[in-house]
Amino acid sequence: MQDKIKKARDAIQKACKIMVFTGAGISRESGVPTFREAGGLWDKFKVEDFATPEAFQQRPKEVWEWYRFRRNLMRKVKPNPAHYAVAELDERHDDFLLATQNIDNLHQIAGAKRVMELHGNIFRSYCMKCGYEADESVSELTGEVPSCTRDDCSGVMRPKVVWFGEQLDPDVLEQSFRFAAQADCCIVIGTSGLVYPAAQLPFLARRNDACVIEINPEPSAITPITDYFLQGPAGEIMPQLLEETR
Ligand code: BV8
Ligand code: ZN
Repeated sequence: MQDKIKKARDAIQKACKIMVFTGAGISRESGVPTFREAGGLWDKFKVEDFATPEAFQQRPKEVWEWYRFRRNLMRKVKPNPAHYAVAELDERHDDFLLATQNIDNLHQIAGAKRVMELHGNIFRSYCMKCGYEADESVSELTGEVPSCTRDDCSGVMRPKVVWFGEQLDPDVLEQSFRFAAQADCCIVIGTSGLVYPAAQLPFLARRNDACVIEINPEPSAITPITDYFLQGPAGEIMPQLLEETR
């Protein structure tokens, strides 16, 4: 494994345009549950009951309670060494983009600057009537469905996350796709690679002959197209990828 890590580290150092693509696994060592592993979120909660527009339409209070429960959990956790390693990559490389599927804000807290939040951010909300955006303080009314505080709008506020069946922000998607298609290195961290269109990013980089490096304790849907599959927890492996080559 050390030999693979060294080769992957050299490929990163040589790269000109690096895309990092992350999923729930990078936050696992911070204490945030993933989705599809045993004991993950979808074990306890059914997607269609909480992470779809229909669910919000039918049961807005329950969906808000689920997001408040997850927000409170995410407020308590801290970035782990993998988040800091990604922020360090951002620092070191001129041409860099992080595309994350995560909504936990941990990459930004760890100092990453060039971040595409493909699926939104759990600490942001917006009004379904006028589009007014607010941070969590506005909608922190426990138990109630928060309403818009702009003028006399009083529209329904919803979490600023992308639910299943919803389109991603077109600008975010377009920028991420364009960058991936021109990258010469794509580092995939902590994702099962099952959710589209986000999971297309490593394939776009691959099509551009990018070196694809994956860090995950388990193989994923991306593993078949990787040059280096570094099997293990991101919190342990990522810092090794940043060590100066001796
Ligand atoms: C859209 C925000 C359509 C909400 C999320 C059939 C085929 C293809 C596509 C579809 C299909 N049927 C339906 C679709 C579309 C659907 C989709 O892809 N479904 C999948 C499940 C089949 N996609 C959508 O609906 C998207 N929208 O397609 O719109 C459209 C088109 C035109 C016009 C109108 C509409 C929207 C998808 C976004 C959904 N929102 N989240 C919220 O979080 O509440 S998705 C959710 O899954 C999270 O964002 C999460 O990040 C994402 C992906 O999951 P992962 O991050 O990969 O997490 P997972 O648990 O799966 O894996 C964790 C990994 O970490 C594992 O591999 C594990 O081994 C690893 N790990 C564990 N520990 C560690 C570790 N790795 C490193 N270190 C460790 N320590
Ligand atoms: Zn409003």
